[in-house]
Amino acid sequence: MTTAHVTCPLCEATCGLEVTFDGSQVTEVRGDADDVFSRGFICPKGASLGALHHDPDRLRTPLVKRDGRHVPVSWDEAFAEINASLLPIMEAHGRDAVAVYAGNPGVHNLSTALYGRVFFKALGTKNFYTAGSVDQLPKHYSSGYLFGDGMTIPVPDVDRTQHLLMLGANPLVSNGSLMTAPDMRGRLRAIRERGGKVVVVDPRRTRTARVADEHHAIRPGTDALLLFALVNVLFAENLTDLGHLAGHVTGVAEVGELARDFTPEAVAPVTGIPAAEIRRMARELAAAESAAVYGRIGTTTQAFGTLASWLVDVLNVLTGNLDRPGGVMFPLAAAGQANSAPGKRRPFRHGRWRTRVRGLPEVLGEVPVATLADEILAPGDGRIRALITVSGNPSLSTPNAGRLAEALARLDFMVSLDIYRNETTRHADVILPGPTPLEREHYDIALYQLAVRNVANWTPAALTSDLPAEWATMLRLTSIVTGQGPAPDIEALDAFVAGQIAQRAGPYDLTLADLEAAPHGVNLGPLRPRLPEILSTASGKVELAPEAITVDVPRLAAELAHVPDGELVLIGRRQLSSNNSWMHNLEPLVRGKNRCTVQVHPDDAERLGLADGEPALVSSKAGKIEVPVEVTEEIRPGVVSIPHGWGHGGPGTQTAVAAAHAGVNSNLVADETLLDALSGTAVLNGIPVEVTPTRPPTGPRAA
Ligand SMILES: Nc1nc2c(c(=O)[nH]1)N[C@H]1C(S)=C(S)[C@@H](COP(=O)(O)OP(=O)(O)OC[C@H]3O[C@@H](n4cnc5c(=O)[nH]c(N)nc54)[C@H](O)[C@@H]3O)O[C@H]1N2
Ligand SMILES: Nc1nc2c(c(=O)[nH]1)N[C@H]1C(S)=C(S)[C@@H](COP(=O)(O)OP(=O)(O)OC[C@H]3O[C@@H](n4cnc5c(=O)[nH]c(N)nc54)[C@H](O)[C@@H]3O)O[C@H]1N2
Ligand code: SF4
Ligand SMILES: [Mo]
Repeated sequence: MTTAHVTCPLCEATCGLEVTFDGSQVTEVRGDADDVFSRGFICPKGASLGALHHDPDRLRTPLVKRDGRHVPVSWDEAFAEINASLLPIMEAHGRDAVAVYAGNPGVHNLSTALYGRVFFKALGTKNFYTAGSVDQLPKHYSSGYLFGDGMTIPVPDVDRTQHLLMLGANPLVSNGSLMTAPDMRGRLRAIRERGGKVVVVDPRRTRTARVADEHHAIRPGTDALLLFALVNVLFAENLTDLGHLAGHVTGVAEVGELARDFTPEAVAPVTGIPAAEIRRMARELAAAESAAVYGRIGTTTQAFGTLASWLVDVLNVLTGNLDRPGGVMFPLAAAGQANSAPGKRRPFRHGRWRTRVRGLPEVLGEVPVATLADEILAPGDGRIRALITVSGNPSLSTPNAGRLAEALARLDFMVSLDIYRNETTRHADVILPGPTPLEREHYDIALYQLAVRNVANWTPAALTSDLPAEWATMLRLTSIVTGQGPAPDIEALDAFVAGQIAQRAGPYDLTLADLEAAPHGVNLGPLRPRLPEILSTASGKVELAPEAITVDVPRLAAELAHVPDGELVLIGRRQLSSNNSWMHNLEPLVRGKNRCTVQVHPDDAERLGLADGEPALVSSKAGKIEVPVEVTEEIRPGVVSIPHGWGHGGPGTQTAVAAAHAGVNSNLVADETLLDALSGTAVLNGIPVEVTPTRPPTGPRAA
């Protein structure tokens, strides 16, 4: 028996886990009680790292499609195939004819986080897509213009705050996002135990809402209106107080002007939150000894995602809570953080290029995945002919998935770096698998930049793998797209890349040897103020009213006239034992009753003739799906909820457990034409739908 201490790479919480092995067999995974950050916390996904490692469906060799079927091949054959097929496409149609889609697990993977960049740069395509445009891109956009860099994102100082206002986040289930904070249940409890307050704004009464002091069931897509009304009250009642921020902020008066029409009375009928409640929320926020406003995916993947993300930080600034203990603060990561070194950087801008079909602007070097199918299907010069997916499952995770499936089938060539043959990779001509989390080194380059405490934790590989590390695969692909052939001198290339990475010394006096000597992590202390050095805007100040954001305010003002009238909108929901689309092949995570249901409020169920447990047809402009109904008071009237990431199996997939617990793909009804106007992020919350019973309302249909 041996044990290893690893950082869990499955979600943003970065828990320390203790894994026990019998030889190379995983016998147990527990929370590491000595981890400096997570102190023993673990969730069902982390506990399934062994099941993932031993999953018989997980790919163990490269696959190449021959006569429509995937067959195992050697690595040399796989790369030769890519070289022979990809290069001619690039030569005939240019680099933009090859698109990339980079999915979520790549962020949690040191190989792809570091070497992906090298490969994508070498490929040089403008058709670069990531899961960011179905996720957090609005926050990068708003932070980019407010603070000067898309990665300069403040996180709530949850361990010291006295007032936490959370919108569109359910960290008790998601375990936190753009806020690396293991054990949010414990951290929220601590806020209340020290006399603080937790307020949740969410159309559903979620687990997080249940442990909060207060829950407001907002109408989806209207957070920007609520937030603007809070700003309005701060100005109207003279409650703004920049405190230590005075002198570091521009545009305050302009924001006050912009907020003028968004009175609590004006937004109440649209948001569904009474004006008196909004006033009280604003006063309590202003009066709190310290306060943090935090918005997550419910506020970003919606029609006003960027405005909502911006207004979250506008409130943090106007109440003097930006960059002070107990407010929202900027982490200082030990490695890989662009804003960690002082010195002038170029201010953020977007729209350096636009997509061919819909003319959507680039943000942070990527373009919206909601238009990927358009770019493949629409004929003409500049059409995407080849696609490389890197740890992504866009067939399940992106809007109008039906149309994307059609598009993937039309590609001339597709390569997937993935550990499964699933709904996306079944379309690939070549699939290149990588080692499991237990077989690779890990250091969370991305997420320590968003941690509520400065920490560093290095994980050596616990097991050896027969598969090449994904950084090596990336380098071979880099060699191919730079015309150097499929069998480069990997060692030499790596020495070059590693040398470049190593040159960027971190802000702490930490070496790899220090990290290796600390298997439970290194605690670098609570967050510390970083203003004004961290700012990289042109003015060197927090620019509170940048035009690139305020141009969208008139569109929001038009929403004031949109009082709902019997309409029904769809939102998503996350589940503790799911990880987006890809962990449903693990028996421990799918056990029990079908979780892929459409939640409906009892009043709506009655009105629409829907019965608990019976199937319903959910339809939208994009498509229709049949889903079992779950009648629950958890959800607000006028709103229905289906979790994403389901809809497994089908021809060419190799995920037996997932196929037996298939569920349906909610993104078949997500309308790809609905976007946050500024960032191009897909609207995945607040999709107009109709829900009808698929059986006669009189009772179950005879067999
Ligand atoms: N309707 C709706 N849709 C949503 C969301 C929503 O809330 N509602 N949420 C969105 C969000 S926030 C996100 S981040 C996206 C996620 O969207 P994606 O990133 O496209 O999807 P995932 O389900 O994370 O799929 C990850 C893929 O990576 C593979 N994989 C796992 N581990 C590894 C590895 O170590 N190496 C490699 N090479 N591959 C690996 C898996 O097999 C899977 O194919 O979904 C989005 N889609
Ligand atoms: N167990 C589990 N954990 C995960 C994931 C997973 O799939 N499963 N996915 C990971 C990923 S990729 C991400 S990005 C994070 C996301 O982390 P979170 O943002 O915390 O994710 P959710 O649990 O989806 O919480 C979003 C909440 O927004 C609410 N909501 C929907 N529409 C609106 C709206 O218009 N306004 C407001 N105010 N609320 C709204 C939903 O009801 C939901 O409760 O979770 C990560 N962690
Ligand atoms: S909360 Fe996230 S990091 Fe922690 S064990 Fe679960 S999946 Fe892993
Ligand atoms: Mo995400």
